[in-house]
Amino acid sequence: MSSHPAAIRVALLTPPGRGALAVVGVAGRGALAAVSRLFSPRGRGSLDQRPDGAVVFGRWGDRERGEEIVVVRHSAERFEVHCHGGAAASEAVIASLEADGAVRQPWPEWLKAAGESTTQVEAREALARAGGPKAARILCRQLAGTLDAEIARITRLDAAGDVTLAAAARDHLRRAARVGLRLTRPWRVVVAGDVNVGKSSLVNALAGHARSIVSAEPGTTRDVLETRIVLDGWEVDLVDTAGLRDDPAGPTEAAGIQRARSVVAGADLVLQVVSTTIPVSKAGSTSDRRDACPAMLVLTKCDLAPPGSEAPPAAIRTSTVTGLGMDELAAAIIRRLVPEERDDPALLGGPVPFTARHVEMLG
Ligand SMILES: Nc1nc2c(ncn2[C@@H]2O[C@H](COP(=O)(O)OP(=O)(O)OP(=O)(O)O)[C@@H](O)[C@H]2O)c(=O)[nH]1
Ligand SMILES: [Mg+2]
Repeated sequence: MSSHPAAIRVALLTPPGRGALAVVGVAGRGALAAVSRLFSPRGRGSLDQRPDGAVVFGRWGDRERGEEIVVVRHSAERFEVHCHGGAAASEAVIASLEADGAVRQPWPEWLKAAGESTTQVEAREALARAGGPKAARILCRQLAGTLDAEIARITRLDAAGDVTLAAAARDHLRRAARVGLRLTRPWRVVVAGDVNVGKSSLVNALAGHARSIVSAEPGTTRDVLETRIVLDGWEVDLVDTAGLRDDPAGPTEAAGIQRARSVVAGADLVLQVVSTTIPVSKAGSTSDRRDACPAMLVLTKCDLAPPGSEAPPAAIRTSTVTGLGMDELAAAIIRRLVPEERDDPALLGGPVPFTARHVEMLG
């Protein structure tokens, strides 16, 4: 046994679930001895004879029949065990190290013990949950220390009594936090409108696959259907709803309409869908309801629009048959959800608070 068994920490460093490879970290005084007891390198030379940085192939556990794995020696006190990606293989490696006296840690704790700041660990946790390249880019900058550096600068300004500059820097961070707090909680865009106007077709076109059933029959969508997509680099939950009408075909459709109305209330943006085939005066069971949430008017089926027909000036004209207006719609949705990108391009390119803890720190 190692002379300091409790000092050895072990953690699963890859996400739980199936993968091609799993990586188990082993660190602490006595790590070299602990790994050496369980690992039989192929070829000559034990682990203590290998240089730091060595990648060593061998077997874990039983010298003849143990699982084939790769050990990376970072130093005598830090190793990575790369094994098969199924949960059982990494669990077996961790359990054998625990049986030898090592202490299992969740990966955020492991990273903290390895010297990362709280913000950096939060950035890694957020990166594991964030979708879309833009959120990832913002979080990578905070992982690199951008937010920590800015908070340290504000602390120095406070200490120097530079009230104006400190207040300006705090204000900048508060504005960036509006987007930062959404990096792991996508925006919700609800598609609402009368029956049969093309809501589900629009959802499918934006999602790029047949998520919702589309049919010529009014009242096709009965439930609230969510699809997580990436629009213009941002993750968005797109929500399809039952079409609104005053005379639902039965209790199921009536319940769907009820759900549609309640989901609209929690939306970041509502796409009010109106078909070009229905005169504007007759359309609008959604548009004539004055909801508090922001809405955008989308005109559908424009391929069927009679020549010279007029659209409300603010409407985005689309057709899922010809693809008309789809790129414009995606861009317009993002402009409404993340106006900072256009109005203040530098805001999201620097320090961005992304947890409630950061916002609290700003006072
Ligand atoms: N020509 C044309 N037809 C469309 C377009 N979008 C939808 N449709 C047709 O309109 C009908 C209704 O489309 P859906 O997408 O199911 O409409 P919906 O608003 O989801 O309908 P409900 O779920 O019943 O409320 C289908 O027959 C679609 O093929 C379009 O851009 N052009
Ligand atoms: Mg539908």
